[in-house]
Amino acid sequence: MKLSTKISLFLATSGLFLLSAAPALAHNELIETAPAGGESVQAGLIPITLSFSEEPLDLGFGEGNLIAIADAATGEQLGAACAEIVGTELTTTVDIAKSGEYKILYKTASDDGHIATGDFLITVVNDTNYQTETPGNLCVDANGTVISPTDQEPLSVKQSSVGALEGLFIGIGFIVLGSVVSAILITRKQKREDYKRYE
Ligand SMILES: [Cu+2]
Repeated sequence: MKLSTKISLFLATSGLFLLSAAPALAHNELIETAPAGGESVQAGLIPITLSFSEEPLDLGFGEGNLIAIADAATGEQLGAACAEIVGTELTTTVDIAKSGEYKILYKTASDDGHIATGDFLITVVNDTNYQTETPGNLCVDANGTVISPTDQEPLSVKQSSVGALEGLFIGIGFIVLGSVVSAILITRKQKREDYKRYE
């Protein structure tokens, strides 16, 4: 057998081996969400369900497979990050009273070792004057212990009051102000020199 033939045979058989092994370990992909991205929902206890192509890899409650909710305007995460695994779905319930835009963030582990992350926006409207003391994701484990967001790495963090873009505008503002001031000073100096010339 020629060397090139041997190589081709080797590549063909290893290719077949990879193909047959592929379905055993699969990458998890988000298929659909409820509420859907961009959907408006009523304030209250809002169930969040994310449907995936595969069963998430169970790493324990509050670990690996997580859903969190954040104020879309500030980025502040409300409550902890957690999800229950039900078949190929991740679910949780969020308690939201304040109307506005919210970001749902998720993280899921699959048996091929990959971590998938993503987020989408929903709008909460409050027509019932619903109130809550504990806004955000309700994370209570099987023993009834509430997961504290301070014990976790948050999926979303509150942005500082001066964002990058605002910082840029403030910078431009100072440059513009600086050039206006120097232009006035130069004009005044010139005028003074002009008067001197006529005196
Ligand atoms: Cu993967």
